Amino acid sequence: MQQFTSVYDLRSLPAALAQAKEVKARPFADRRLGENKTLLMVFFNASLRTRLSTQKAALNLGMNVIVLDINQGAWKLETERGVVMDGDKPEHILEAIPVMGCYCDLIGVRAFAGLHSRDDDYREAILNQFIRYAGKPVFSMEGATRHPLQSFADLITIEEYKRTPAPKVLLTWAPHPNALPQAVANSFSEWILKAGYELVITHPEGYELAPAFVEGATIEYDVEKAYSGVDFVYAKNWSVYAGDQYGKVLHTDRRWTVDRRKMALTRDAFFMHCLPVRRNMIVTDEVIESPASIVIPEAANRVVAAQVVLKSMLW
Ligand code: AN0
Ligand code: CP
Repeated sequence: MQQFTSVYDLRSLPAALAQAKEVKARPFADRRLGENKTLLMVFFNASLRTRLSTQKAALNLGMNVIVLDINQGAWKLETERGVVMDGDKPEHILEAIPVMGCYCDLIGVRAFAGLHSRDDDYREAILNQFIRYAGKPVFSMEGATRHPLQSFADLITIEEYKRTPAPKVLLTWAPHPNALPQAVANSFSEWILKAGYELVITHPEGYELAPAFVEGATIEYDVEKAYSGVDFVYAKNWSVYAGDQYGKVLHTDRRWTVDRRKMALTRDAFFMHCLPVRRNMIVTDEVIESPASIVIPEAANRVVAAQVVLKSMLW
């Protein structure tokens, strides 16, 4: 695999899920595969899980790892071509990317949506420049529009916890004080639909996701109906996608917080969230601390997902 930015980069999703089982059962089976190979992880944004789990996956494969936080100690990067660089940015991304490529065999990039220009975000301006100019295989550690390593771990977790062959999955918007990207929600929807599972998406009016990501899902504005009979509740906040309100927070209505009353409408559903999660905004203490909450095993599976992806990029 030369790049990994979405589920469509996998040759086969069922094969990837089978590999995940193998990797989980024998995490050190391929520890010679990454010998003398260097992974560079480049972060334009903060991270706890992605940073640690991807690094752990690389170590399990015998790789060396270098981590660069662009906003801590690196030169500020200009990302637009044609700019007269007389401002506060001493380096252009068009030099920085190929230079980074010289120092490693594989590059992971985290570059969130800026939420200013929908066009820039949805053409994955930063991630695609890495793919084009790094000269090395590139994978996404959350781009502007998708978070494929997260969605892969989410699906691995659903496979482990499902009680029926074809579980019904709910993706629900939940309130958050800040404007967040749509990436996690887009990507989750894409992977669940690709897996062939029934997906219901519920959110307040105005929070519709980009149609390309949700085609095949049922959009249900009635919260009670949405929760009814589902096996997994996946909560996430996102800011507005549609129209001239792109990137805005319309409201933080806590009637959308996942609580015990809503969970009682489900088929004994498990609660999932990619983390970090704001308690009593996205989900109540009670639900996240209940036996239904599988957020920690979900986070643990990030290592498995990353290891499957790194493995296929090293082959
Ligand atoms: C980020 C987001 O919503 O995309 C990262 C989630 C993995 N979340 C926050 O910034 C809180
Ligand atoms: N879920 C996730 O990607 O977490 P981090 O932002 O901490 O990496």
